[in-house]
Amino acid sequence: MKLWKTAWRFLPLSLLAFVLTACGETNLTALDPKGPQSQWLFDNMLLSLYIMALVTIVVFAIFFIILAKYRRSPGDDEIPKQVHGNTALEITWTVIPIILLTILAVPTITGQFMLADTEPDPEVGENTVSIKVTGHQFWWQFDYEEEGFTAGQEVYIPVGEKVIFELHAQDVQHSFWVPALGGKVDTIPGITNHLWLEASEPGVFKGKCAELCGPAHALMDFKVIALEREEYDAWVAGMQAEVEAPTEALADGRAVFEENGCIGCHAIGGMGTAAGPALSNFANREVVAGYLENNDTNLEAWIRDPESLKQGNNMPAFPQISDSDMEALIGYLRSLDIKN
Ligand code: HEC
Ligand SMILES: [Cu+2]
Repeated sequence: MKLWKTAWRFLPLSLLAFVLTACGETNLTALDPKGPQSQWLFDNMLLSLYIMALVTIVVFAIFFIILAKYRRSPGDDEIPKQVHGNTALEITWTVIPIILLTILAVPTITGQFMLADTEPDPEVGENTVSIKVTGHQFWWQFDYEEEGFTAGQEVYIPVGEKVIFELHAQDVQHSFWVPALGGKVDTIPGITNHLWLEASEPGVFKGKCAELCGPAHALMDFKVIALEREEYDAWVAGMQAEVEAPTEALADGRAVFEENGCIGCHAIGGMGTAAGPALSNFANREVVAGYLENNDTNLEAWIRDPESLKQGNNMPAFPQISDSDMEALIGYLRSLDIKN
């Protein structure tokens, strides 16, 4: 009966665990791998978990057997036989860990070479996509140098191909992490790190900055968007296309964008500036500033007072823009759609 009472105490805790398992977002987990690297990480996690579970079970089983079998029985006052050392036992418990560690070492070491291999994809050769990533407080810049354009916050890659990321940091240390695709690698000012990732299926994979980098670190989110090769090529062509002069309806909005100096920090087309995220395909963004739903209310709130939404970020506030200018500006930003 007492046991039941104790068990009940764990009910809230287990309910909580049950509820929490539903937390989190799709594709923001290393436990549901979507690429060869994350698959490798996951398999190794399981392998070490199984080995640890096996060791725990065996050790505790022996422990309890010995507790039960050799406990002092009533009336037994004799001192047990005293022993010192047992060569057979000692060899056994030295050899077993060596075997277990060897089992772990083989995939770990071969995997290190696999992860460090940032040579081009053998199948696509010189068409291997290579992207220069720069971490900024608190946004991500993605330069497609070969292709001649830059993108902000969202990085597009072809499915089923090895993509090479060249990692830089502009200001402080950040860490580039896409849990569903692979491990994290730091971006460090003055140092170039390399990482390759591959998505084995099309989809949107959320990424996070994984190194505390300032007040808005937790909001430094980005997305990897994996498309089939043809769709990816179409996206690239769209990003490379000449930016057309705005139509008459959008000319006012474009003027507001220029007069307020937005253009000085935000590239639209081409390589542009690195002071703020490129807005070339802003209409395709699901979120503003990495985390706010991309609707007109949030967009206006962001332009008027970015600090209140993302502490410590580097975009100035524009409270002075009139309502009619704001409407025109938002209309213009909404037209920045490369799939037009
Ligand atoms: C001094 C440079 C600077 C100026 C000028 C500037 N911005 Fe920004 N902007 C930034 C930075 C930096 C960010 C990224 C903030 C962050 O997420 O940390 C940003 C983010 C944005 C975003 C969100 C983009 C995304 O997808 O995450 C929008 C939209 C935007 N700015 C619009 C504007 C508009 C409109 C103007 C002019 C009224 C403007 N900006 C002027 C630097 C600037
Ligand atoms: Cu960061």
